Amino acid sequence: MQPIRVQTTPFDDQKPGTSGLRKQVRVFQQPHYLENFVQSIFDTQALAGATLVLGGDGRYHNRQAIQTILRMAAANGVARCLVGQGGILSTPATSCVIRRRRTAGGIILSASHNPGGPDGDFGIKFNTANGGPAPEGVTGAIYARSREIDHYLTLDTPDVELDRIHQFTLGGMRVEIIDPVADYAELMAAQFDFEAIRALLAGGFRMAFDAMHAVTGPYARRILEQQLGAPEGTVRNGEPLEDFGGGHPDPNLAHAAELVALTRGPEGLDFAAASDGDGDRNMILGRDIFVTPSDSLAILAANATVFPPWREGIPGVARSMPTSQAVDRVAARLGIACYETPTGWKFFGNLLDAGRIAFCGEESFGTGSSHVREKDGLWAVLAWLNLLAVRRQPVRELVRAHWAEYGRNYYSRHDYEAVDKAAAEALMADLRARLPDLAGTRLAGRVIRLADDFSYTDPIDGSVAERQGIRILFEDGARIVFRLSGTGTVGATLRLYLESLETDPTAQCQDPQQALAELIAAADELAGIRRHTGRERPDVIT
Ligand code: VG1
Ligand code: CO
Repeated sequence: MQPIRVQTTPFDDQKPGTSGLRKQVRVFQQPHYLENFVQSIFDTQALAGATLVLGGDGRYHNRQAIQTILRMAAANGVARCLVGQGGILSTPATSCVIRRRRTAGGIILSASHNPGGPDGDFGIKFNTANGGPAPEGVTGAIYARSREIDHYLTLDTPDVELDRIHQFTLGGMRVEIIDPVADYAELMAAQFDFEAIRALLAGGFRMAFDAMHAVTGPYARRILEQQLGAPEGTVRNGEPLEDFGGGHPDPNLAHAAELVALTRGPEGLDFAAASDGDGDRNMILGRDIFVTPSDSLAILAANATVFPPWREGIPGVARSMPTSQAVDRVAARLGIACYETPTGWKFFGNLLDAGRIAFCGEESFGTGSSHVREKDGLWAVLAWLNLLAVRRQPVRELVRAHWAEYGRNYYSRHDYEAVDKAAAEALMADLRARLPDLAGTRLAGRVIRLADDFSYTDPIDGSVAERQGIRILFEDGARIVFRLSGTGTVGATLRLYLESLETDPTAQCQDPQQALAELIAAADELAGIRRHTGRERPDVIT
């Protein structure tokens, strides 16, 4: 079958952000928009004759995009394509399939935690042979190609059947529709002590998992309910829906409020967790406690030897720059390496590949290990279950004991969403201009030790990422960080990250907003958030 050559002209807005190309569905629905980006992948990556993995989080436009990409992959000479049944593959499961089956890479269709539906968002991301999000050099090449593209290749074929597990040929390409859960479930069984978790769940432990009508439903049902024996109904909202049931598939205190309520009070559940649109994020709750993602990373690292692959300990850990320094304290105690990387999972890839780190995480509800090259929502949930199965302690006690031992890093993120782009950029530019004068001055009753715009040199390949967020570091360990989001699709999103350190184990546990009140006020004083954005308060506080 001869490929069809379709003339096209470039779009000027196909620069991938923190996690791939993310735009409103209606942007992706423009003729040639998806095709241009996909052809830019084929033009820059050596995929002819290779095997590619393809799937998405099931959101609106997922199926149509898969049909388009399959035709183009065949027309571009891809030899074999593995597609999740129904077009479904969670982000960590895609990473798992790429690695286990040694394929050349994969394409993930998702806008993660952004809402879906005709008025929602869509996204596309290319992952390389290590299973991880393409590093900056690769996304840069794809973007550069998208600026000069003048044609793409496709086939004139009817839609293929995605809902049945079967194999067929499309043009000259072999297509295998695979079980999206099987490879991943096997991998999880190797990471954790399933026997111990089974015993925990059989012993009256009460839990809930909220899949938020997104991609993790089938994974959580198979692993938690069928393999680990959690009662049917443990997985809530387990049916992936194109519009996520109208919800916001973002597992945090604001968007998973119903789940949070289930854990409150003396009758509250022992444990609850949720995941996001594409299954890479996690939220961990115990009775009357929310475990911040930064604390979660620190606690898992401190207890790494309970997990079967890490009985002998872990080589190191990493966190994204805005993530709290709780894990740094654990690493220092364990005498292992701790790396600080820019926001976005792609920056962990080289460290994981080189075996320098075992666990890594981001404050944005992302936690993971070297078992794949993406953050992994269910992995974090199973890690907590494994830990609880060994420690047999309420989550709240376990977390408090950690704080007593290592100190507590109060932490919060304030998001100002869809603000005027020029206003947000002006705020950052003003602040950046004043950075050289800030060190040594006082703010919020503290002395500023260092103020800079974070830049990172990858210790493995030497690549440099600049302007990754403005950091104000205080002498007492507190921090204020300002960043503009690279995943928003409307205007700009300003993220303000706040952290302070309490090392007195007898100090009263406070509400983080209260503990951070001085820093919150100082951040506004310093950056003029209200003045620049016209906003009185953040849209989302986590
Ligand atoms: C956000 C988070 C970041 C995360 C990224 C992708 O990026 O802050 O930590 O890696 O989303 O997560 P930004 O640029 O908007 O701050 V996912 O679950 O959307 O792939
Ligand atoms: Co996600």
